[in-house]
Amino acid sequence: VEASIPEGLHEAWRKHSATEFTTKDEFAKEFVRHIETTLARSLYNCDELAAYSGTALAFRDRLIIEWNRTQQRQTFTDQKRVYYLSLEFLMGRALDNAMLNVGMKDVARDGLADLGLRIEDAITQEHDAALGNGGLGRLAACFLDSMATLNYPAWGYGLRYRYGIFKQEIVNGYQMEIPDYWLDNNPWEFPRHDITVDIQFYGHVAKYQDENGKVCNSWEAGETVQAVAYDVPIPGYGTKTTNNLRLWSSKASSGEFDFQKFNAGDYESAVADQQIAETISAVLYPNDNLERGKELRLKQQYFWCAASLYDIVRRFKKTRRAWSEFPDQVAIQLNDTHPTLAIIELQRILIDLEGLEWEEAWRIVTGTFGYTNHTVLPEALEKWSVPLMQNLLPRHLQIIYDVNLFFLQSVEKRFPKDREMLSRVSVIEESHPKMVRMAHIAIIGSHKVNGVAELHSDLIKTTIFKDFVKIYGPDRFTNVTNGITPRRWLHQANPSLSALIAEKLGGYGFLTDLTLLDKLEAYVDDKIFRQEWSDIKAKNKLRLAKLIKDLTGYSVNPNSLFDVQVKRIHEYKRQQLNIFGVIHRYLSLKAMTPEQRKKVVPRVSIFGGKAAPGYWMAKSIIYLINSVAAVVNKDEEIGDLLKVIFIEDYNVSKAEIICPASDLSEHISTAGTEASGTSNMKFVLNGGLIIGTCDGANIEITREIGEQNIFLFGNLAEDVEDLRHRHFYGDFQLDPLLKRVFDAIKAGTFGDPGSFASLLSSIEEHGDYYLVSDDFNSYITTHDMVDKEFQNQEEWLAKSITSVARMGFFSMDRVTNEYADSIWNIEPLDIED
Ligand code: TH1
Repeated sequence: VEASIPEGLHEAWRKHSATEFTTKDEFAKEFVRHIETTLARSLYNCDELAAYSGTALAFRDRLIIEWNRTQQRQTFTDQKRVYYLSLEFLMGRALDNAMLNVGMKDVARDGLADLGLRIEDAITQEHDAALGNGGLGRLAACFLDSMATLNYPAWGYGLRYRYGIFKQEIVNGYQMEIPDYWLDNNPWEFPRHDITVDIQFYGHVAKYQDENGKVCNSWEAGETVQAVAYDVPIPGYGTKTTNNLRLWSSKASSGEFDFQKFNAGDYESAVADQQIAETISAVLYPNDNLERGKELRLKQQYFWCAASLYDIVRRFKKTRRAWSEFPDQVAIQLNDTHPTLAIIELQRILIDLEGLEWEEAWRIVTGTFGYTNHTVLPEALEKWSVPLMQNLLPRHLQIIYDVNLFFLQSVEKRFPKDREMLSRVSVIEESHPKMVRMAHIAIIGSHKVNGVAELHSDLIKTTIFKDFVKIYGPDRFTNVTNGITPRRWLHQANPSLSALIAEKLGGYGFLTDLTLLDKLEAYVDDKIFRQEWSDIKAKNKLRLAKLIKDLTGYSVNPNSLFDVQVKRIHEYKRQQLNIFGVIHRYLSLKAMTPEQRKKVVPRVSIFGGKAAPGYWMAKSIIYLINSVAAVVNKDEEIGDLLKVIFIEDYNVSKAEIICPASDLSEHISTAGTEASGTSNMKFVLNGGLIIGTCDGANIEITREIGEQNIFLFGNLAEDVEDLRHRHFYGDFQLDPLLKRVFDAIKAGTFGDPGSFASLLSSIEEHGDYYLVSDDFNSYITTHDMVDKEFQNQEEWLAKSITSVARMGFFSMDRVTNEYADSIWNIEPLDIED
């Protein structure tokens, strides 16, 4: 308000406002202007990277015009906003998405072509924005796309890591990690050097009396670090809404660096202080589904929560409303427990800085927050040691203790004789050292807690959060099954299929109402349509075969069954089950006569995924896959019948090529371990069938597409505990088929068996926690069925089409609307006049 242009000059201002290109010539003019002026290059010096930058800058201008309008409209309308707090945003590339969402890709293609440039070459120059590990980070990115597409007034808040998830290189079969420095020439972020927040750490709490004699607490900082805002525009598909993703970067607080030290000649330590401050937002922790309690991680969490809340509160205060209206204006969603400190920080702001009473402040806090749980794995549940918290955030620890005290008092009243229950639900675990249980704070401080698929939401209610259901009743807990954005995962990744569907359905309406896909079922028996459908799959397989050739040097036969498992490498996701199955297949092929081999369906087993750098078991699984590939792929007797491929550095851009090219994909986690999974949805939406366990969203996919269209196998979640228990008491026998596989590994078929000893012994000797042996026979039998059904291409095609037609439920738009209605209580706001 302070810096606004006087009312009377608005017309003059508007006359000069930036305008948007609409034709290929207007685009080309903008493109050349950016090449020549912004990039200081010329037609003699325009390589593919410059072509990318010029195109990106032209589209960035468009986005910013719409971003400005959106922010103005949202501010003036002054209705409730939602803030999505996530430590991870796995965005991938932005240019193609921006062109498609704005609806100007063809204009850009033609404009570039007139200048002798190919749009595809420009698009592929872009470096992925990889600020995430896997599903959780990608879900946050899909949320942003849907929230903008549905016109919700929504902001994302995250950290601007200098290094995203590491790049993976495979050297002699082993994973090597290369730092992912991604910020050079990134046209999509706008530094806001005027939007900064000083963030405190360490220090102590001082008590003082205010003018009314009330005893108050003040946190005196030991250290201060500055948060600087960087804004990334998020365009909706086919709408004028362009929302904001605000990422915080850390830097030294007082000016450049400590001039006293500098003047005293202590240059090194002056610079070192600055570097310590910048360390906070330096690097994304590369663990998926694992928490390791490192101080720097806690610093990241507080830094980001405090900066975001400061920003949100500042925006609210401009409206001059009463504090009691805060939950009517602000919804904050916590993406897992990583932002739980935001709950404590808001309570601190309200009582220590704004002078509210505890109860009123706490009502505001719980009315504001919602918490999404994404995992039941015990090693992923966040706990912070009390001494660590005491040192870094002394005032927050006090508030945590108070929250816990009032909570336990209320529980005690309702369940007077249950001391066990009190210690189970306490925020503090009475261990040595004591630990703060972040999930408990997240539940107590939110009005809704949700899981991400039905089975998972049931599991959290009956296992890890059972006591809280007793305390709060079932209504605090709900399910919102995950989804994916059809814009990126169908239209952008698979333009031919999207075009074919649009032709049959009379337009691209299905991209914003995915349930319209059900109209495709009418074409299941249409011969021409079926042919086009299978031609597209074949073309997408060729595109992947080319990528495989470029990356690995291996040529694969595109007529083979492409069997894909791409996701983070984790024992619970069971890539080991897959590669043991591949070895079983290899041994069976070797034992066949040439006559028998003629009847075999040729296969390519494709793997991809990163292992956390400190996760040895996951790394040895990668090594086993590559060792098997090295033997099988050069076995001339086997030839095309079996190939094993490990695609290095699996990321969003590679997923866009891989998902449309699968015949079969694997989602084979031990039942009850994968909260949802989202790549299962991407593969089915692109016409691939899946083999999977009764876990996560596989169950709901089955319900939607029909059980005749999916290959399910393995033990059920309800039987897992009992099986583990039996193994623990020595009731374990290695499956005979798996024993044959293990014997081959031990005989050195795939190199030094010592490299795989701990992988095998975790199954044979240490209880087979993930039930690989228990599920092996069922897995193999089901793959035999896959082979049989693949030979009947007509049936396979019918399954593929029917499945896609029934995938409407898994649109991220459905997910976003469910959160908006049942958790956030917000309405869309159309930006168009
Ligand atoms: C994943 C879940 O494993 C996956 O099943 C789910 O589909 C996805 O979240 C989205 O809901 C998780 N990723 C992480 C990452 C960290 C900690 C916990 C989880 S759960 C760092």
